[in-house]
Amino acid sequence: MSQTNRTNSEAIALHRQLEHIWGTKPGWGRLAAVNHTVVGRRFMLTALVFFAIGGLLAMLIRTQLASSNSAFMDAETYAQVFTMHGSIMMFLFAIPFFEGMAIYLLPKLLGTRDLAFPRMGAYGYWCYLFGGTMLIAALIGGVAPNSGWFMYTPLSSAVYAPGINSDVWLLGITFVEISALSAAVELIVSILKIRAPGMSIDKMPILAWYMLVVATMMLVGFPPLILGSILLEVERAFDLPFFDPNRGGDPLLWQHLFWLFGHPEVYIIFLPAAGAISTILPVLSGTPLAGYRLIIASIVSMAFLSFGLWVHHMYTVGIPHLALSFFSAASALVAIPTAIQVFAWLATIIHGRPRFSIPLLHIFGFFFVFVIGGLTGVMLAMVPFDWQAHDTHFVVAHLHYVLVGGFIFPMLAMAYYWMPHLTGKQPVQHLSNAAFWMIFIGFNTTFFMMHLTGLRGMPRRVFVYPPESGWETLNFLSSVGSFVMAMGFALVALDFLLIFRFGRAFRRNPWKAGTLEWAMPTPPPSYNFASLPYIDNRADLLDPEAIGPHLAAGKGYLGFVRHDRMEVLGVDSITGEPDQVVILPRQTYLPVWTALATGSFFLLMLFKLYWATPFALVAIVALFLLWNRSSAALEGGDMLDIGHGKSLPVHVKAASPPSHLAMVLTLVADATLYISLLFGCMFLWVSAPNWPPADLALPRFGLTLGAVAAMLAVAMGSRWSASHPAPGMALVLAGHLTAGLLLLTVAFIDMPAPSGHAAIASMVVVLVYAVLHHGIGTVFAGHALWSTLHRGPLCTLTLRIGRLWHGYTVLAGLVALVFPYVLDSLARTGGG
Ligand code: HEM
Ligand SMILES: [Cu+2]
Repeated sequence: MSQTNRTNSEAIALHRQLEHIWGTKPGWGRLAAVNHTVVGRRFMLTALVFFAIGGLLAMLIRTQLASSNSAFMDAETYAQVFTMHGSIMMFLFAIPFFEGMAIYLLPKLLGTRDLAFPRMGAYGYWCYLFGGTMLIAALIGGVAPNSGWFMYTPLSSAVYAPGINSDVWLLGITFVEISALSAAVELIVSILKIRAPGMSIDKMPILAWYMLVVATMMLVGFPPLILGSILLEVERAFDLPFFDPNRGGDPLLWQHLFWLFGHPEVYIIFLPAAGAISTILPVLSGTPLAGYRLIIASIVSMAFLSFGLWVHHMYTVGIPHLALSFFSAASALVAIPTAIQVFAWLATIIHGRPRFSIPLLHIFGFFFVFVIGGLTGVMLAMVPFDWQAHDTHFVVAHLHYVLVGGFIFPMLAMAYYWMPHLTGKQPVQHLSNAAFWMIFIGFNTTFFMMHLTGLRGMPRRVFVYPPESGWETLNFLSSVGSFVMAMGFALVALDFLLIFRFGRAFRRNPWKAGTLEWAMPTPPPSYNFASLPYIDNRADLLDPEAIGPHLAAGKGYLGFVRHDRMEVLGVDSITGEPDQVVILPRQTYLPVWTALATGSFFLLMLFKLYWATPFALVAIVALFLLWNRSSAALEGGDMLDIGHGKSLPVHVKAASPPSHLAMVLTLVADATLYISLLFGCMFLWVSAPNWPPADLALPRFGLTLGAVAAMLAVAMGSRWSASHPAPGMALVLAGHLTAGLLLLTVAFIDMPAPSGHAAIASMVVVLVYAVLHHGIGTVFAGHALWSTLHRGPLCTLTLRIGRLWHGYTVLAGLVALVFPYVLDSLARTGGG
């Protein structure tokens, strides 16, 4: 046997072994899949199904509006249809689709085998699927949400929406948001910690930068909405009057919380699409991306700006003048980073030699539509114009030019560009062209008309208009356009089926790209790379043709299988130097079980079986504790060989393991929710009518003092546990338990009934937040103590992560204790 033959058969053996470990099992085993390629594909496919449902609803809307006084739908049906159309498109389609794209692509672009927490990804997928199914079931049952996709109170509160319609939205969307938050944590940690060795942060592919920024925005953008939904659900379920002006609440609180999320949401949808364009356009133009660093600077500043803009959705509610001019200026300012990106793309095209291709055609569609949407956006950012156009179809036209332009066209470009990667087949270009032009022309016909009807005063969200309004011809044209567009989408679906069925196989890298996802066979194997590359150039200027065979032959790092473990390399976030071997968990049914338990919690809430909810909560916590078991088995063995004569510690012994960072990020999201809650209560004091409340009680001083002492015990025990695990953890346990019980007593015995006034409701909710944290801390500490006693000393990583939780809980608990005193003294000095 010759030398090359021997290496060949060795390489094939390596691939078999890797596939055996990383591959998803057939049959029921699919439910246990955690692999990022599988989970990413599922996310994208499911999102497309929701897109089809949302699109169908859009067609119903256009059918209704095609003529005046149409009898196709009644008012209630129309309300459910447009609310579900908006909610599905925003929450069940756009965000999950790009999450799926990121989950599928990022490990490949970053030159590694999977994300940091494969089970989190799977859990997120099931939460998304179950939550989305809840909403669709409600639509079929005729009890879908009907208060518009931004669910303004009081329209959505118990008085005006007594059915379960609003609860479906609040619970279903929150369920889906949990999935988005877990994806955000997973993406940030993976981008920062799980890359190919040598890939320093300034060599990352540009899409990784976009996703890093987007995931961070999700981490701080979603908690305000989750909080708002919880408060509204609590008001609907238990009559705590956060949004009721008669009892010290304020509907504006909902609007602020919603748009604090809602405006960044627009950028959360746009940026991943922009990232895809920044990745694809240079390849199709045959030249490197112009202004890599400038683009990074502009997306970071865009992220910051977008959190200061939410008030431009509320110009008409009576905001002080000075504030109005501030938000108007900021809204115009945000056009600058967008313009920088658009110019960088144009420069890339001009520098390069673009070859005609279908993805490029869709990018052209994006440019055209998105720029018009941007222009009408700047018009709306001007306060006086907005006062005219507010709540007319002009706004509907604007938002679709931005969303369809900024998301749908880039998505189609992505789909055509990466289709060869997903399927291993080359596109057949018979239908692609026609499909594009039908969508493009159909879209512009549909929505250009809405600018005109809007300017002529046609309000949005009306199901009939009178014949003498003069809006009928324009509306009819708009509806015709929308059917042309729908046929275009059907053609795209057919096109993809044809590629799948008849496309020719190809060898490698059909677009001659310089990114790592093409340095692997297509469709990709479950482990992506048989061995991991060392990256010493910017990761979009590489040569997959050379790297691919080298890695496939097992000549990179970790080109072997050890103890049947799934291994990847962890790196220093900045320099990209490898600093640990991360051992990933094998496939498991735990994510699907945990998501089912989470789903049953939401269903119990929905059907008002509140007494049973604690059982669901206990099940969720217990299941999560089971997740921990496999990591306990990793102790022992100090340095692991990674090939090329190097050894690294296993992640549980490393200085900065991924799960530590994940806990920090989780607490950032948690703290954002808490801070929004505290500020929300302060906002009520400033702006709500009927303040101060008649009776405002304070906790008994003895109880406060006792709780403070218990919290200090938690803090001390947590420090002590580093040297004395068992007694330290026992102290933490006792402290959490005592503090939790005392706070519970304060909330439900010392306080007057929270349904009386929003001030009291605020205090109670803040206290309950702290109680929940002490409760979870109790479980953590109890589990740690139990393992220490039964299995010997805990691994230091578990202790370190626990310490983060205990520390945060003590901080949050102290704030909760002080809060009633602060609110009390404020209320006495006036406000309202
Ligand atoms: C595919 C073709 C689409 C058509 C024909 C269409 C049509 C419409 C129409 C006519 C309305 C206004 C309903 C009314 O105010 O009475 C509307 C609202 C809306 N659409 Fe679309 N749409 C489409 C795609 C999308 C996409 C892709 C998104 C987001 C990614 C989206 C998001 C929204 C939102 C958020 C609303 C506001 C709903 C509300 O008022 O609560 N639409 N759409
Ligand atoms: Cu906005």
